[in-house]
Amino acid sequence: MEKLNDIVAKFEITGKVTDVKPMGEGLINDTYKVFVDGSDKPKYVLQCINNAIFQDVDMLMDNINKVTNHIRKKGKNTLQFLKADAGKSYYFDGEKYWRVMVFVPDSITYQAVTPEYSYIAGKSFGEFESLLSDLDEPLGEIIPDFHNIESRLKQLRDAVAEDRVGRVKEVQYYLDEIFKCEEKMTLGERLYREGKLPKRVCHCDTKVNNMLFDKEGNVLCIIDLDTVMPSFVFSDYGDFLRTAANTGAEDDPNLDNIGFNMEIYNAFTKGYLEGTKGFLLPIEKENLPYAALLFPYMQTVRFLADYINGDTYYKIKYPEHNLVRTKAQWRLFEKAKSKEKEMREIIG
Ligand code: GN1
Ligand code: MG
Repeated sequence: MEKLNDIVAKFEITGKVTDVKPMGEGLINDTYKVFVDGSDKPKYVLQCINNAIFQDVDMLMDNINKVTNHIRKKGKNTLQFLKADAGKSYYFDGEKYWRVMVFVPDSITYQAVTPEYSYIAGKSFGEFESLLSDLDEPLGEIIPDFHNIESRLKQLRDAVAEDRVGRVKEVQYYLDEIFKCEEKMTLGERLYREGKLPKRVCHCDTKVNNMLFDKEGNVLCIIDLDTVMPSFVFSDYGDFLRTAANTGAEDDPNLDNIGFNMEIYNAFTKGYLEGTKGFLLPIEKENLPYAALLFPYMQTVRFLADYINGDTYYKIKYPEHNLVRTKAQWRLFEKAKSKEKEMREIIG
């Protein structure tokens, strides 16, 4: 493999690369910050695209270019990708796909947020959807059925049937619990089939750490645009709360740390409803509490399927990591479920 410095140099950068250092907590792509001579702050971000997951890199970058161009045309901040020497927005080194974007200066990411920041985040993700609501070029479905809970449950069933590393026995409790909730949690797909619930262009990975804030708590830019695609608004609303309202970590080994913070829920919901007021339908609004439950549920299903499949999708830091994640997300689901009535009262 070529050296990271040389890979960066394939792109239309200015300056000479002095250092490339690992960055971020993403579970899919590998990310690095790039330093060039004359500055002690990073100037670019280098990413190795996970090609096992994003198999059509042309479609991926085409989607991202459509989205960023549209947002930029409206005068808003967004990511800026550089062209590589072949004129494409990525570079293929014969083995791996790479891309480079401009580092957003003086930006901060958080793994946890205050209610005040959640309100701002809600508004920003709402506005992000709103900005993209008139995107007239269609986006490719980069990961088909990405947030389709029926197909995620099918993947889990397939994993169980195959049981390729013999892990099913030890997770039977979670499987039983998951399938008990199947009817309730597949509501969104039924509403869609009945023609009652639309798909819109959504971000589909609205984790807290996919927003860049400035020091004052303003959102500078929404990042990680790989999964921008048509989905229910539940995706963006639910996935943010999955990370932000959790009082513990996504992979917290201590389940007692995990709770569902209603202050964050309130603040985020207020912001989100403001940001989406131009387009959100009553059916979308009234099912936001469902979305808050759906995402911990779906993430449990996804982590558990990956554990049963022998850890082929998510990066893991230790052998039981996906099991620990499964348990932590399930606890979060239960905690959110216990607040469902309260959530519904807030939504009105
Ligand atoms: C992945 O790359 P990252 O960490 O932002 C995943 C999300 C999951 C998340 C769980 C393409 O996102 O869907 O919710 O991990 N992205 C993909 O932390 O599968
Ligand atoms: Mg990310």
